[in-house]
Amino acid sequence: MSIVPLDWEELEKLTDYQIDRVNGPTNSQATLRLFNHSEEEVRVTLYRDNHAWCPYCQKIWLWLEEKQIPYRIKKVTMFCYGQKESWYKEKVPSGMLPALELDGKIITESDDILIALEKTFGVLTFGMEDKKVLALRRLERLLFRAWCSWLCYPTMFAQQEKNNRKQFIEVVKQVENVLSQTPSPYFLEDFSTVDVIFTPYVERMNASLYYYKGYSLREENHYFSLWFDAMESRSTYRGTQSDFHTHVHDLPPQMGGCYSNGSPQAMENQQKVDQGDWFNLPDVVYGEPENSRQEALQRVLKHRHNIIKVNPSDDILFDQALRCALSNMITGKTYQPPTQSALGLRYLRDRINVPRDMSIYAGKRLRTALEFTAGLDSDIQPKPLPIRHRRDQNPLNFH
Ligand SMILES: N[C@@H](CCC(=O)N[C@@H](CS)C(=O)NCC(=O)O)C(=O)O
Repeated sequence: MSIVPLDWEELEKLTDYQIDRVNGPTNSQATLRLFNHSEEEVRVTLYRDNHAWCPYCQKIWLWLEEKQIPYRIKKVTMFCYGQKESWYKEKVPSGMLPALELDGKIITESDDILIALEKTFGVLTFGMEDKKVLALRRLERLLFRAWCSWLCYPTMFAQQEKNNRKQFIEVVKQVENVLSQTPSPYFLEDFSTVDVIFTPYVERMNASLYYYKGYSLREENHYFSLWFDAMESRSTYRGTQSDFHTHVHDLPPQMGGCYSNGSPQAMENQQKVDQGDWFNLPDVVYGEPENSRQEALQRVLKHRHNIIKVNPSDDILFDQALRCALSNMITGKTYQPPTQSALGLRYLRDRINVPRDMSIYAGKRLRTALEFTAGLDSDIQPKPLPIRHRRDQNPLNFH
């Protein structure tokens, strides 16, 4: 006999998840960060993307969190998700992100933003124009270009693919060499602005190469592995950290395409990232927080009306199916969803965005419960996610 899923009121009672978004740990939902200062002390506004995806925004975000500078956050839509807000285009006509308002003056270009912030609030261990930092900033761009050459262009011949891979790995070896020479797991003697600069794209490289090329940056390189572990020991980084699923499906429209090499390892990895087991991926190693299920539940409850509205399934059918998945996530019991609900559940499974919606382990818990519950109905998989744009994720639907 199948058990009846919990109703919304019962589910509400099963989560008391809350964090202090203003003074507590780094989180993507905050619109004001004070670090226990008063609001009058705020001199900075960060304009960043609604999806908490933009790598250049992540760089500024991490820096401000590390330095604990009080700031406001204003979120802007990126072109590939929907229409750019006109108030933002009046401030920044190109519409590009990030931008920073410092004492009323707008600054664009992430490196210029960091330099302006350093001048006002002091450096993060080392300055952007320090000789050692400049050399490492160049190395970061070299790694970035080698990654793009491998990932973002289709190859006609196997040899071309091999050369691109080799070229990337040669730069990785240079980075490994740098990391091996410091007494810390970081790029210099201690955590610094250099780690902040490397973080956004190294995180995206780790996800995308695993998925599209069957290459595991974090697992195959000892010093990178230690660096990732050290980054994950910082609550600032954890608050901005995304997961493999989010990255690999957000990257193609941003990068103008990501190309799989079709290797057996890439195919196996793609299956894992898209359909689970999400707990068996090299995207995170720190231990799962005890309240990750409560976090996932609280985040769905907050947006449940919009989540149901945008889902392509019938509202009543999906309402019940979603409660089956959430009940399963919280109680561990099995709740048979209504017939033909698998596609709707998998539609949501594919649109959990980490860290915009919730943190990495909460995302894994929710994806797992949705997939498990969908599997009780059928094996049918939805159409692949769009690769030229992601207007299916238009933030307007959640205002
Ligand atoms: N060189 C710039 C690059 C910034 C950039 O490429 N931003 C992209 C997002 S990652 C952007 O705003 N694109 C416009 C859009 O997608 O709406 C910087 O370092 O700030």
